[in-house]
Amino acid sequence: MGYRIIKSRGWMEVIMSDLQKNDGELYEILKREISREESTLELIASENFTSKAVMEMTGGVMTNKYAEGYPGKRYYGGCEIVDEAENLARLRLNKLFNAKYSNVQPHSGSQANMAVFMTFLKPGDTIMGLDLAHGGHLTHGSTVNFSGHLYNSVSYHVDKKTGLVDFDEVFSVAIEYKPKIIICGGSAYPRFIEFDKFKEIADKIDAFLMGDIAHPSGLVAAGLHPSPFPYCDVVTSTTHKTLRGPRGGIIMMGEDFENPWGKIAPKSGRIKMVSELIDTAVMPGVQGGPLMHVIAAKAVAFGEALKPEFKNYGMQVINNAKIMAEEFLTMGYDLISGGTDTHVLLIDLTSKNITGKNAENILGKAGITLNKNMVPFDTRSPFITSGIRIGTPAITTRGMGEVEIKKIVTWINKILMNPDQDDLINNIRKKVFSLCSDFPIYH
Ligand code: DSN
Repeated sequence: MGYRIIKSRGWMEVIMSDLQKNDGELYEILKREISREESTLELIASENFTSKAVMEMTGGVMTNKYAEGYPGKRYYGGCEIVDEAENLARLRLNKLFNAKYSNVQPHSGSQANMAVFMTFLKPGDTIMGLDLAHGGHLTHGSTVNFSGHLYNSVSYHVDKKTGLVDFDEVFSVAIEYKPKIIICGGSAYPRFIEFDKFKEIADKIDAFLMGDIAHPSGLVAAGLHPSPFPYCDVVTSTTHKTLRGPRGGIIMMGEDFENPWGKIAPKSGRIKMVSELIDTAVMPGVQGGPLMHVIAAKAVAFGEALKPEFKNYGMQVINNAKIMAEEFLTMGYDLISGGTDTHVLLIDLTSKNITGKNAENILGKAGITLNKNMVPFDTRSPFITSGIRIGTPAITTRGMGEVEIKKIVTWINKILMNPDQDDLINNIRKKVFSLCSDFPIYH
């Protein structure tokens, strides 16, 4: 397996050779990970490949800087330059989503969600989100997560027939439990998030509406998925999925509004606006020092997403997912909701007599990486599952299109139909390798 990335001379080569000199063990591990990424088909719906510019910033000197606080109000000296990077990240993010407020410091989507809960809720308050097994997320009230420990969590589900959010149930659960916050969005929901319908229900019970757009945020930014604004009071996302930035989280509001709870800051008295409460919840509430190298890299990625090419990328991501869905449907696969509007496909393999766990394992042997996933009303555990989740953001970044998608679906089907045929799997592994060689990631 070739190690191709350092053939071009540049910053990475310099860093690599230092790493090679000083820590051969990690250098070898890094080389092997580069080879793995270059030579396998990445179909995990939440993964992507950042640009070299994003990686350059992520791997750059700003990792050295402490900057607790916010631009212009830091607890450390020497922050003038990182302030410029953070200001630019906020400015670009606001422009990208047409938001009036943003916080770019959350280290992850989970920490962004935690800061929102700390702002809008007290422990013991009721929250309502999409059930994890129906496409939701751990932080939307799962019992194994802080969101299910600290808050009283109730769930809504998808309709068994359509696979779409059951808004009759959303309404009845909302009326019965009166959650303070309704969360829309999830990590395995193939269709558009219908923010307007959630808003109608949230308004009926005077709840706040939170949109977690971690998965489709790149598509929202490209104008290809409905915007959460003006419907959601607050929106969180990760930056590394369809948005194709460094690993991290963000929080946004379409409009700032007055602190409705009269919350008081210990030293400075009454806090006037919700934006100040969110800032305080992120730091010092949830986090300490911000990752300035990642914040600066987020700014680079937002700059890339503001370019017209990013819309083309988003369109291709969705086209590829739709072609993939059609191909699977033609081959008799059971797609939750019957297809996709986005970058995600959720496939129930029950009728194909293979579990999600086995499918993930044997496809992995052929260099096709995806994840097992619960399907709605699954009877199997999250460690086994009846389904797989597939996404197109990463292979689209590599430049793959219709021809390649059709090949990939054919290979997946052959393997799933013949899981014990090692020769077939090895043969497809060679084809996967060859296809990947035609679409290098970092040349
Ligand atoms: N783990 C992410 C995903 O795969 O969708 C969500 O946090």
